[in-house]
Amino acid sequence: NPIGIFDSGVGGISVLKEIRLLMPGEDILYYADSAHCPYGAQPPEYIRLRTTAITRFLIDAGAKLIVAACNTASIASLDYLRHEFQIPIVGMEPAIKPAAKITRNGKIGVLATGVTLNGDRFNSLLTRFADNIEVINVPCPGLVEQVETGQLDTPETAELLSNFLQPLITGDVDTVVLGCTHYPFLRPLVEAIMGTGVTVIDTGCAVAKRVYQVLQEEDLLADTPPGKATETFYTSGDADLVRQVIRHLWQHPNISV
Ligand code: DGN
Repeated sequence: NPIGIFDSGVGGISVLKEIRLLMPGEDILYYADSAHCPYGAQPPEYIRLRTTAITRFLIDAGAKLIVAACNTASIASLDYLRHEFQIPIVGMEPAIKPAAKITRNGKIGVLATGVTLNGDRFNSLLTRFADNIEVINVPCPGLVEQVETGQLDTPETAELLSNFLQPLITGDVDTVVLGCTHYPFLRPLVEAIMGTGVTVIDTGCAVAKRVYQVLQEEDLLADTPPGKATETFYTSGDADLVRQVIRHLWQHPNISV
């Protein structure tokens, strides 16, 4: 059976890439909720409704494990989904714990959506792992939309990002956490603006490892020969547009949506 991955849009492709790298033998279903993107400004109840419907869809399509490849959706609905559904559900969380270990000057910056930064789960991460650390949180309205439309290195995206990163530069952070799955696609731009000596991290790779571990524990690992495993994409949005953007984000020959 396949792994089911979802995001408010195409951001979760940054997680799908890591899962595919680590698990070449797994079939993957990916759901981009592009018609309802961004989740960042929505009330948590709305996000719970959407993620419940999507999780049900993916399970009906055969998913053996679900990855909520969206920090916003994870903050708003992970506990709820785990309560509603029996199969394993893996979620995202901003990389506060690794950032607190990496930082040398005790100053980190977090880029994420407003829902993520205001969530209880996020606050609990700060209390548990970043007690002695200075943390500058920056909600980034508009940035998800730039990735959704495939604008990874346009002047508009660079300008928007420069403005969001300004407080981190002023605050002298040496570690930047990309707390939204859309943002790893902007990593080159973030690194260029922040300059050398600043480490930029996200949790895509850690989440892929967690998925592998859970599948192994539950004896659910598939062994499709590498190269034979499939990816199937679904979207609530415009399929042509989503296909085009996914091709741009994930250089892969045959993508059908
Ligand atoms: N990709 C989502 C995340 O990781 O938070 C956010 C996208 C959104 O809908 N704002």
